[in-house]
Amino acid sequence: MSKDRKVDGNSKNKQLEQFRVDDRGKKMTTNQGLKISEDEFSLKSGVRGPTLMEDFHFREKMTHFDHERIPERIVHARGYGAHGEFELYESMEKYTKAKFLQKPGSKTPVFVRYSTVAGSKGSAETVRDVRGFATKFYTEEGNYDLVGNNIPVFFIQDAMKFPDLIHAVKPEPHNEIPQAASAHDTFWDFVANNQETAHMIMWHLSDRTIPRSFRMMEGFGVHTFRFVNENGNGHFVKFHWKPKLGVHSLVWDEAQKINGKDPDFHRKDLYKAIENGDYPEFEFGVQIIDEEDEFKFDFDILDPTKIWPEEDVPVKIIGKMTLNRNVDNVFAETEQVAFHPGSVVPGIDFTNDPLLQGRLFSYTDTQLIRLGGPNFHELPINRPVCPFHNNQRDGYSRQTINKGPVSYHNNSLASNTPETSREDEGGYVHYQEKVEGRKVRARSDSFLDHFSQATLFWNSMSTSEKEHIIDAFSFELGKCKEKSIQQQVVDMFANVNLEMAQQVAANLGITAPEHGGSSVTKSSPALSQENTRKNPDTRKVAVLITDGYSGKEVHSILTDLDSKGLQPEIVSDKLGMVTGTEGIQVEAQHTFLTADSVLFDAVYVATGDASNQKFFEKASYFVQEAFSHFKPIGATHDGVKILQENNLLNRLGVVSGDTPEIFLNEFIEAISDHRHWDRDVI
Ligand code: HDD
Repeated sequence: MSKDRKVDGNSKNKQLEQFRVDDRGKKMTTNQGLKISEDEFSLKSGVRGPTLMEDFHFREKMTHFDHERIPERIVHARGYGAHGEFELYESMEKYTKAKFLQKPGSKTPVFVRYSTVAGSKGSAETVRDVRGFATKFYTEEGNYDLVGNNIPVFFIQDAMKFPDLIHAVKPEPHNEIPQAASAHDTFWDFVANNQETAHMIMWHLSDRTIPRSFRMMEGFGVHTFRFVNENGNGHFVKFHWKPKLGVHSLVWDEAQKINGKDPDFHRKDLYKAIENGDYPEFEFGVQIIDEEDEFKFDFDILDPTKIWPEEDVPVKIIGKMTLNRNVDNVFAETEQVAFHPGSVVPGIDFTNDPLLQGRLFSYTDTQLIRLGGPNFHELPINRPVCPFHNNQRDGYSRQTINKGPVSYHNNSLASNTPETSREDEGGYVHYQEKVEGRKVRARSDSFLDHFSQATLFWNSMSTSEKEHIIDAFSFELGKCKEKSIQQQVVDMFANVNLEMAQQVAANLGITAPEHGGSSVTKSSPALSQENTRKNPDTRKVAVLITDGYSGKEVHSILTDLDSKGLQPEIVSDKLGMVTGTEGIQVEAQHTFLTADSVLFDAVYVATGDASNQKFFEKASYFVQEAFSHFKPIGATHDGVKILQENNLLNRLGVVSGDTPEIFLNEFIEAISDHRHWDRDVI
């Protein structure tokens, strides 16, 4: 589908079409267009002689290859992207004049790149890390970039500290260990000595940082931005993406195993969903605060380590993004895309959040080196879909051929064009916020409460979510070599919840803090994944099956699972056709060697020939592991025996029975629940 896709009404897709090249069926040439007669042997003086300098074809091919790599992103190096469109449900005219937010039903092309922060470009994907969630809206007024994360707060309050944060989390410089992991001394040393990290760390250690899928994560603009309407009135705004499939996570043991079994787990999931036509959907929400309410909250609304609890400031859903097209070339599109929080359109403006202000510098700066000069806006993926004209000229790899002698303003030779636009013609005019103050290097006192919202987060977690946080603390700090760091962190988090810190201390065998705790009793149900949407769509079900299974019955269950939007995939002891009773056959896509329970959401044990001891053993291991990861398990017919032998019958989230409709309904309901956390697992 992706290779010969038609150009639809999507203006970005139409633009990209001019740059797409299909080499299939064509003659091979040099980059100068010269037809090549031979591409296997370099030009030599005699068949056993030295290669000749004049072999321009060899030189060109090798030189190009030698320069294929560009520097990876200093953060967010490992990423994956897709195209799509944003559709507006409800006009935001009252708050913003941004054209793409005016007319319900209007559609805007988008490109999204998801990423992990700390790991290198080739690192595994299901590591514990924040996920980047960057969206480029190709609007008719220019590109608008919402460069967010899957967590609504950040580690630090001032961009000045970003290099320190990243130095601390990246592999330690003396030995380049560990890759794509925060479980090491320098990161936790940074945390303990920069206590503004407290709230973000609670999120970092929660299930949010091991998402099941990019399709099952929320996204957040993090900062407070400003909407400005036609009359010049401003409102504070925070942006949200809410996945239609709900917010779901892996369990830590599973996440670590996936990194070995399938380091491409997340990109594969996104790529396949789009290829299958199961287009990921995210609703777009805004939280809005009137300017006169700026100081009404018990936190500073400009502090990027704070959320606006949804129960206090509701999220208004105003549109939906659908990702419906994979890229044609990952380097050309996903690698070369350049996001910038400073790419805004009229009606969207900044606030004085000191983290945001610093970001406005960093992105162009890093892209100048990463993309090799100032012309990266001309790369197909970065071009706006509206015309762009100015007096900027030249530089590495300039593609535009600007005609005429004039490249300055003001001029008379080109009638003073390109000309600036008045505000009513769409010219961007910065919000005229009144600013005054002394020049100081300081932090506002209103940014000093680092623990209240960390406790709010803790209070909002379910029992199992709390257990996961304690386990995550114990894992991460358990990997630190310095006892003093473990102790500092545990003492710091006693300010969030004393009992939590004491349990972590006990796990680490260090001194338990005696004092601490917080007076915050408030909780925010919206923060718990337990309250998220439940939806069985596109869930992958491993079907364990061998020859001799109950042909008709099992076949009808597989057909029903498929028709209800789930994805049953056959796992057997060998590839090829598996034959059931009545001669019914299904094809095994996986064996126990190529598949593993960690790569599936659920298991259906259909079994077959009970005397197949090898199958029985492998299937037992498979279901035991799935059970330990709290996954739904279903069994019918002979499969029930496997559950029985493994002592799994009638356990929470385990469904069995031979009445197809009842079984199917219960099994799908168990799958919708995602995981069965109250299960008794050792
Ligand atoms: Fe950043 C990349 C998100 C703080 C400096 N950032 C980058 C990407 C995302 C974010 C999603 C990857 C974009 C892509 O896919 O190409 N960054 C955030 C969020 C932050 C944040 C949500 C806090 C709210 N970042 C932040 C600060 C600075 C940077 C404070 C520096 C002052 N970020 C960068 C960067 C990157 C980047 C070094 C690396 C690659 C790039 O920009 O293009 O400039």
